[in-house]
Amino acid sequence: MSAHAPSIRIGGPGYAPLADAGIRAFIGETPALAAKLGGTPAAWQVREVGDGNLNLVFIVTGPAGGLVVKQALPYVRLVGDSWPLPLERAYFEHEALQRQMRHVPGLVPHVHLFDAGRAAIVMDFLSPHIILRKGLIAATVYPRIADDLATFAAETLFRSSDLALPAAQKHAMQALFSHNAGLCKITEDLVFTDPYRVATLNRWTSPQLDGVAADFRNDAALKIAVQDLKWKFLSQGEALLHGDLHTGSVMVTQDDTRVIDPEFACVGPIGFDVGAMIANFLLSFFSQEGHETDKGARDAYRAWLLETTEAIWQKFELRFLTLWREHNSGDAFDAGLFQERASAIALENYRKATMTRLFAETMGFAGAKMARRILGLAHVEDMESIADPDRRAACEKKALRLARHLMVNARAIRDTAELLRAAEDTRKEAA
Ligand code: SR1
Ligand code: MG
Repeated sequence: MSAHAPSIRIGGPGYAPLADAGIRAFIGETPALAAKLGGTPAAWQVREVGDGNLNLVFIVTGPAGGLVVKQALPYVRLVGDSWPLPLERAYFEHEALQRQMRHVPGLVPHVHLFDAGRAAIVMDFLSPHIILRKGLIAATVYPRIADDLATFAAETLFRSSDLALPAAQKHAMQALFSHNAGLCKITEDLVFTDPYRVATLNRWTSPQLDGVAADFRNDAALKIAVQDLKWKFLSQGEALLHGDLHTGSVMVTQDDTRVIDPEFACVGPIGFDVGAMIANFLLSFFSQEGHETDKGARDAYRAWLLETTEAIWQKFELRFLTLWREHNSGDAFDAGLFQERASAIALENYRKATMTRLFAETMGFAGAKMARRILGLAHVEDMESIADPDRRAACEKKALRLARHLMVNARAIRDTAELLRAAEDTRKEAA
């Protein structure tokens, strides 16, 4: 494991964005990949399907199967080449996927190849999976989702923390991922800063939300709360984060879940990833009023979304605590110090207090991740697909009200029951 910036060159003079012919040549030059598709390169079907904010994504299919090629562009796709972006993110995404694969092999896509020169990753084509966010918009219930997401978070976060890793390995990991700073800077600006100031790239449903956006910019308590979260994001290097764990980064069927897209991976606070998941389920919850055909038509689905939000935290907490009790192989909380009864009890109390701290931080990060999707640059389809701007704004206003509460009163929300009550009460208020 390298402790340095990527020792191989990512991109370089040969780099060019891929298109149809380039994809056929790329896959065709690796016999093992070509065999997965079967037939000849000329007969393969190549479709560019990227609908994310940053990259090119190709689905390539042949008579024997399919592959996905994800290639980094040297700029932010959502904005254009006026906003350059390091190709090295493909390297960090591949590194993060490899590490996640060790801990949760059944919850990430299988990676076949990383091509440094092309800044491209070749992965399994997940089929018939769809993006979880699209499933939630269609009001589809996924029975495994809370369990799978909680497992993903607990395993990847615990096992990359000082509770599991020897300090030398943790330092090396932190040093390596510190070079993904360009992507971290996007999070620092778009999540924690821009929604709270006048910024060129901000956008919201206007004029309906103009007043709320101004209130956010002038809310001293809120700005302190969000900057406190930013400080934690910058300084609290607890574990290797996925870094962008929203419902668009998860592919699902009824009985399979795969977490994709960890290009924002960095070492940071555990609550950031868990908060991102909760934020996106809550955004879905508030968006349902904009999708239901008759008032109340999606009551049962809303209830499932809240149950799932609660279960994600509860299952995460249980699994993280179990890992800590049974696999505390890192340099933090050396098991040898806690052998006798009084120390063992003190340690168990400390573990529970830590989960209380992580819950409060999760609430705060969830609030920040909700607000940025309504007032910042990058929005979510859950809200954007509500065509009537008045209806959309009504959903967004309520989501923003809860987001503020989660940030400002994070420590006062003691458990998931209080979170759910706050979400339900906020939804029932007038917009
Ligand atoms: C300019 S990139 C905007 C957002 O897209 C990604 O999904 C991240 O969430 C990032 O903040
Ligand atoms: Mg992404």
